[in-house]
Amino acid sequence: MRTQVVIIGGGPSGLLLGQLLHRRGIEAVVLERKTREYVLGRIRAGVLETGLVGLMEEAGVAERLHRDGFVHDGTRIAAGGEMFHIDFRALTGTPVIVYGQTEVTRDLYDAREAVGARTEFEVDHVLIHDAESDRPYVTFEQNGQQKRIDCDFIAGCDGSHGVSRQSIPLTIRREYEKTYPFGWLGVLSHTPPVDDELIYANSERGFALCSMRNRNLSRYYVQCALSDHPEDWTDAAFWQELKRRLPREVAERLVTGPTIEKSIAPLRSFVTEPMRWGRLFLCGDAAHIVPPTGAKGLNTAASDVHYLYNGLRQYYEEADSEGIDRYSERALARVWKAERFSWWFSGLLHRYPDQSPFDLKMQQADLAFLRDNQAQQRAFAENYVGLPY
Ligand code: FAS
Ligand code: PHB
Repeated sequence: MRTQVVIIGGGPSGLLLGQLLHRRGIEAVVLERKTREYVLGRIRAGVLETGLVGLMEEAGVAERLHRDGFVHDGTRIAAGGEMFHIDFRALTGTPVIVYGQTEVTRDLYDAREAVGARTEFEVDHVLIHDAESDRPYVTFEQNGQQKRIDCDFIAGCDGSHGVSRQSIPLTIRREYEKTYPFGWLGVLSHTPPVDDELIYANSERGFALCSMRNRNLSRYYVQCALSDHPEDWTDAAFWQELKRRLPREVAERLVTGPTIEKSIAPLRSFVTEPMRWGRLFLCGDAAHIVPPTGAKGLNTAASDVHYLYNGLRQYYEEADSEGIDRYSERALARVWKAERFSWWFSGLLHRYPDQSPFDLKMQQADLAFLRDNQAQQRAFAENYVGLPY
């Protein structure tokens, strides 16, 4: 079997890359470890930067996103019992769109199937061979059979536990990591969102976030201990804790109900350099992880896709390798800015076990400066809606 690009991973990164390449007549085969249903069962990101929206439009899969997505002109920050608003549209001229990653992935799978592009599900033991040559290939097992695909390029879109990053020798790979001493307990509930915009809350009991998926599907998070398990939290305990972390007028209007999903995600900052090794390119979570505070995980995967897609397009259409040669440098320049914003915003809103009284005063001063200073609000807004590609 031969193709032009093998894409390892059928999450949003791999599918978006595959769809963009297909639209330019560049053939790609997607290898996915799980089933489509399993991939679509993951509840993850919820906020799309305008850059990702633009890529979905370029991929021809933005119809449902524009129909069902919520355009948000700003967000609310709550601290010390008060709440203030940051107006993205007034400060940057652009909004964000709230539309679940699950739906992004569903739209991409539907589009891929509609054009008959090849996706191999439930693959196992994927291995990358001769990535440093100009004739790389990938082997994998499927239904007990050993298979091989020869290709020109390999896109490692297989997330933080995939095989691609591990295929780059440790003599070449540099890794940077920060772990956070807490996680996020997230729930979904068939209840109306508590506000028409997101509310990020810093409270003495810890961080909380009020988000949504549609007019009757809400997404809430509270900071929790790393030793917690979802089954440790009854619905009643979750709702009570969330209310205690929100300003009174918000807590009083919060509509609670049975949760339909409850999970805990640890928070991590992680970057691998370089994001290219020979004919292998890392993309999305395969190369970097951010704490979800700044809603940058999915959106930074999108900017990687933008750089890699245009580099491959340039190679095949113009016989020019400038784009793929500069992929890692360009992608990492934006990755590190997303890492910084996510790290800074996490520091602003969470309670850390080792925070001194002075640290708390610095956090309060940072929040007050964001509340009162338009230049700081503009810097926040430019990062949140998405820095330019
Ligand atoms: P993904 O991990 O989504 O996809 C990788 C795919 O590769 C998976 O389908 C996997 O099955 C497959 N795969 C792995 N190994 C393979 C192999 N060897 N062979 C073949 N296939 C293989 N981001 C936000 O912006 N906001 C959030 O609230 C948020 N919450 C998150 C919660 C959790 C629990 C996690 C893990 C991440 C969260 N993220 C969030 C980040 C998340 O949205 C990622 O940024 C996004 O999924 C990145 O997409 P991909 O790079 O495609 O990686
Ligand atoms: C979500 O809706 O899941 C969400 C929104 C914003 C974030 C993180 C998660 O920063």
